[in-house]
Amino acid sequence: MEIIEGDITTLAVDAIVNAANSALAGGGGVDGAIHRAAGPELALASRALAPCKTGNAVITPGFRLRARYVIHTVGPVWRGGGNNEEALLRSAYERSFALAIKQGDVSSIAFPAISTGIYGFPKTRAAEIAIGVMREHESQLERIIACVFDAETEALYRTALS
Ligand code: AR6
Repeated sequence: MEIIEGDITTLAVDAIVNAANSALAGGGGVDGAIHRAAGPELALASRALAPCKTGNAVITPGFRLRARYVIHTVGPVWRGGGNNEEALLRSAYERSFALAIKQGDVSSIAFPAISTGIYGFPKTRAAEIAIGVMREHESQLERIIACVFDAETEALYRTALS
């Protein structure tokens, strides 16, 4: 397991995970960055698989990205914590791993900090959930990367890992 600070769209891994929304048509944040870097083919491919329920995931090619695949998952919008948000966030990570493993030719994967931007999930708890699910899959893939975009999230991930 590795923690890398930077832009997930630049990583040379087999699959990157996108923090998408149910319509799978692109959006802001990491979703917007991934769609811009992959090119317009990505939205055509992902929209064809919509809607994607919260906590679920779908897979498409990576088109112009260095990554061969994009796994689009929909994390929960934070609504105070009483709406199953923690289980849904865990499920987003788990379903993404399941798709990567099922694909058969994915040995490296990178995740952004799902739900912690526009969707407002508390960052400390999200880091614990993310690191927890990544640890559970350590034996199944060669490289698992947590790609963080700011120093605060990086520090929270390093604490959760230790
Ligand atoms: N590389 C890695 N991480 C990034 C990048 C990047 N290029 N850009 C942003 N982040 P967010 P969400 C981080 O808001 O909370 C979209 O509109 C960002 O700093 O992208 O799951 C979708 O279409 C934060 O730590 O995703 C949905 O509607 C993390 O990625 C909605 O936002 C997630 O922030 C999803 O919201």
